Amino acid sequence: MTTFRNFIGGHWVAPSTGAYFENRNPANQDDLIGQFPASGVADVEAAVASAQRGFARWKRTPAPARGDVLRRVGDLLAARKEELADIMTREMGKPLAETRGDVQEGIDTAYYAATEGRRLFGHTVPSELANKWAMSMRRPIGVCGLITPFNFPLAIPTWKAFPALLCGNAVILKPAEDVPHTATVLVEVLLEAGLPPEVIQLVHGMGEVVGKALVEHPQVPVISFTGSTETGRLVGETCGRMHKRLSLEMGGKNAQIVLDDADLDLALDGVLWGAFGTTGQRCTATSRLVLQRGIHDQFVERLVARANALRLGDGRVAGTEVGPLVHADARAKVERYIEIGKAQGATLACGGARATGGALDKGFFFQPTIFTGVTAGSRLDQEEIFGPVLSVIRVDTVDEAFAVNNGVRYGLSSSVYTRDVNVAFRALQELDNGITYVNAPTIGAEAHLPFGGVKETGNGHREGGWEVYEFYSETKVGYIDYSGALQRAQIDNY
Ligand code: UN1
Repeated sequence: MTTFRNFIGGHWVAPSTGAYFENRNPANQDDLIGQFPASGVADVEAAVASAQRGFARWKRTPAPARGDVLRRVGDLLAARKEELADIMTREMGKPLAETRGDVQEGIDTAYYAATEGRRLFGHTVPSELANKWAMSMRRPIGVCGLITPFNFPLAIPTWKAFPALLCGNAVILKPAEDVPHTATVLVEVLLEAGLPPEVIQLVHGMGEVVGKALVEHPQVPVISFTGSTETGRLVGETCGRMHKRLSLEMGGKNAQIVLDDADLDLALDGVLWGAFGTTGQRCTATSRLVLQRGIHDQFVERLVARANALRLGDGRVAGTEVGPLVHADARAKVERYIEIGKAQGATLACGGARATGGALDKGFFFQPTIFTGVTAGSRLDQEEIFGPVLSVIRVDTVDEAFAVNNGVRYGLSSSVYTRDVNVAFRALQELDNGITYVNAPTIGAEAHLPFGGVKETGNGHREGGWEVYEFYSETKVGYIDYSGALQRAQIDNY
């Protein structure tokens, strides 16, 4: 059995606890990937001490030189794309086409970060006083604790780590227990690209131990967390008390709206990809389908036929369209919601049970599931399931569709299928989400645009694009008075 290590203090090291956890392939529980450190608080302490040394050096490295490292990271990720995709599919299950996309998102993020090294703009603005210069600039902050989920094992760590590093911070990465191998290769790549060793630390282990210790550590002033709204609330309470800078990406209950005038073939392809891609385990997954009355019945009929025909299996086997759920708990949660849906009077149009038979018995497979007759306000309409379960809600009007979309506590992404340009623009204005797609599914965010949601999905920050660089840097303002005299702002000039 392969034993993996943490990367702390510039070395690959065993955990202080001596304890390990197993990582198995969710498509085949007989396939043991390896054992990974179940680290303790002492490992986090050591990582923070080392990261502070790394920070002292890295913050003085010019931003364009930091960008050069990230460009090489992009090159190395591109060279290892197939290998990384295979590692990822093996540890979390989504098909290779999707894990290749996941690596590509990391490559895109690396190249964007590389060029940001030559921007990282501040502003130069006029002073209200003569012979006085005024400007702002960006400064690094310190050690950033990054806590990342299983569903985008490479892309999400890169969304956080690359901008943090480009801005001159040191990083401690705590990846999800389900995907420690991918994170290990990411750290190898960063080191090979020339990142000074103490600038990056990798601490494997459980959220309740390692994640908690990072969040509570006084020398970790920045925390970025992607995960459940429930855990995000706990992280937020601690960070609030400790005055930490915190970025949260949490739950979603994303809807695709299909109006009577829509291109139904297009909308059908969209919802199948949005709802069952990544086995529904994306923050951006389509978990509600809002259909206007005129097309409802024919759309449901075609959708059920297509959902029943999806090919489930090992994501490393060619032709697989839907992989397994990530672990037994995820499957148990989906099963609970099947019962909740039935109890609340929704109709099970397809799926609703484990997918079994042959090789499927070795993994956490679940049939693509569609509930119809779901009512706004019911639990299927309101709660995040994070699995291949789609809830169909019928509406009469555009206004009603928008109200259903907005009637949840989450607000990540939404989608509307229509040929009416007026309705399309209304959707952009009126849907309460961080991202709205027109004639495209709720998934498919690109690395160079801000990513995040409103309401209980986030806390106002965005990942990706240009905005994330503001999160990972502090604004500093400089005034240079070259008048040779005391000039009192707001007083001498008025
Ligand atoms: C997530 O589900 O947490 O837009 C991220 C998308 C991907 C990113 C999803 N590019 O679905």
